[in-house]
Amino acid sequence: MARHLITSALPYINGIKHLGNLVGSQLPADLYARYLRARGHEVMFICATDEHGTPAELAAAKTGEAVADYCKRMHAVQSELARGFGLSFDHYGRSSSPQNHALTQHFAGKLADNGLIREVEERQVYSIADGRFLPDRYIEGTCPNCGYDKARGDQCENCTKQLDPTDLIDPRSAISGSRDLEVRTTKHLYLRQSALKDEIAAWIDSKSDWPILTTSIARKWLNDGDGLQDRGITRDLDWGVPVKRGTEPWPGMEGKVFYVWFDAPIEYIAATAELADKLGEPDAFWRRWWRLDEGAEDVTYTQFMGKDNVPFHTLSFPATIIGSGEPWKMVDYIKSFNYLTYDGGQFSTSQGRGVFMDHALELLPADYWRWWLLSHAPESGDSEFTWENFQTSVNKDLADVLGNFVSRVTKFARSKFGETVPEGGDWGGRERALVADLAERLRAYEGFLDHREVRKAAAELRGIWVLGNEYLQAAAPWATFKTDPHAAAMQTRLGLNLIRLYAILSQPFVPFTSEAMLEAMQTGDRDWPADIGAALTILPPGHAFTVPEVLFAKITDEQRAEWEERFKGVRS
Ligand code: B3M
Ligand code: ZN
Repeated sequence: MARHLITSALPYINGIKHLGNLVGSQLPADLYARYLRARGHEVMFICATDEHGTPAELAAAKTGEAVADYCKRMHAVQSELARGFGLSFDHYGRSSSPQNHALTQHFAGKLADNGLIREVEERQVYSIADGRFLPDRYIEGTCPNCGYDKARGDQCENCTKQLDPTDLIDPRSAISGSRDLEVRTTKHLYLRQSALKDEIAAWIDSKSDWPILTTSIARKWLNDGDGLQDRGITRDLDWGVPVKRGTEPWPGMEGKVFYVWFDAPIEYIAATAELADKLGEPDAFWRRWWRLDEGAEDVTYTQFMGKDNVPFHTLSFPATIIGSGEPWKMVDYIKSFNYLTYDGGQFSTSQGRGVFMDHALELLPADYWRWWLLSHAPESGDSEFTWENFQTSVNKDLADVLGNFVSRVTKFARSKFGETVPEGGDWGGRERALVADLAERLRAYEGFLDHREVRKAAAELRGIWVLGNEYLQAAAPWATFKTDPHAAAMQTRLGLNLIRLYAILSQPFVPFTSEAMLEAMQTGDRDWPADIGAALTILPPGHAFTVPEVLFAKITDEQRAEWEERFKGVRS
């Protein structure tokens, strides 16, 4: 039994996440957490909403709520959707928590003590009407190059020219439209990442087992151009973690907050502390996961994220941790994902393009989505969601293979033997061959899951389901029954035991269905099989079972066409 810490990238608070977000971090992290728990390991699985930054402020401004109220409401919405998808977080925290405030300020203080923070004077556009500094992209004006009148402070979208806010003709605030702008000087804290470059490079070099996608992105940022740049870790915003040096005020930094990407990864730690507080446990409860000097020495820590988050997790967050000089647990393995595309284009939150978590659950149960998404996880490259592909995969894998197996076995058993596991008959060569095939596939399945190979694990699981169907087809208990009812009883008993076995093995992918299968088999025995032969005799003769409702309904062509039409535009 080992100890596994697992974190998923933290979804931004503003708005409901689309399926591309889900498959890029939370869902594969959940698969892994569920698998490790099923194997008997001790797991701490953490996620949280990422609540700071301008997008949260602007989203709240749009709905007219105070930003704290907006975040609280959206956290509840996202939590509920996470539950709906069966995401089995041990805690789903909030980066705006008091625990994260304290830890973020703690890290900043340590970095300052270690001489890794410098203060930088910057000139920035201030909007008098909005009462705030405006980040580049919140300043609009006319492009001096092409005359486009909605150019942003950092770039003209029309002619692609890179701009400085001061280049814009007739500049105005993108928030209020106000032209009452002026340039003011403001002071910010910079984390001296450049000073940590060699240490971070050595750390990344030591991770020879990481996916290429992860290390190639890390190396690119480490070595390209000027290498690892110092970066601003404070912002002139109201909403965020107030800048403090540990628990002390930071002279000159009054009214400023830490940059969202500085505090967000620290929330992985803080969320674990939130859980301890929620349970009324002492600090030791969370520190044994995070402090090498307090028990985390034997923890394996895996992070899951989309590829756009990799630089922050391979360079910036490690810079925070290493720079603190304290013995915090660092990540052992970063599993990153490419993008899921939607029907020939991008999923887009800003444009509302694609299927979002709430709509998905309105259409179909979570397991349909979980199965498709995980079995098509964008691991080696981008992958595409199309309704046709989704329909095919649900109908073939889930309805025809797994669902059909369960239905045939239970219905046949009930019709010939009643609702208890039949007795009589002994295994022959076919059964022993099945056990051997299952054992081999199970080893492969475990191997892929141990290595967080999501698609390969899905393919192997499907192969395990197929073995059951092939057995049933070849053994044909409905035919055997006429000549040798004892043999038919044995075949049926094996079939019922296979349902229990499939429920256990499939649980990481399709947890709700797995639960329904176990319930139908009326067993609470969820032990991961050590020995397939033994696992297939757990339900003894005489054990009662029920025929479950249809596990997976097929997606009809009409449904597919309707959904294709409904989701082709933008989210309403
Ligand atoms: N919220 C970005 C994202 O959702 C960001 C991740 C933070 S992980 C600490 O893609
Ligand atoms: Zn232009």
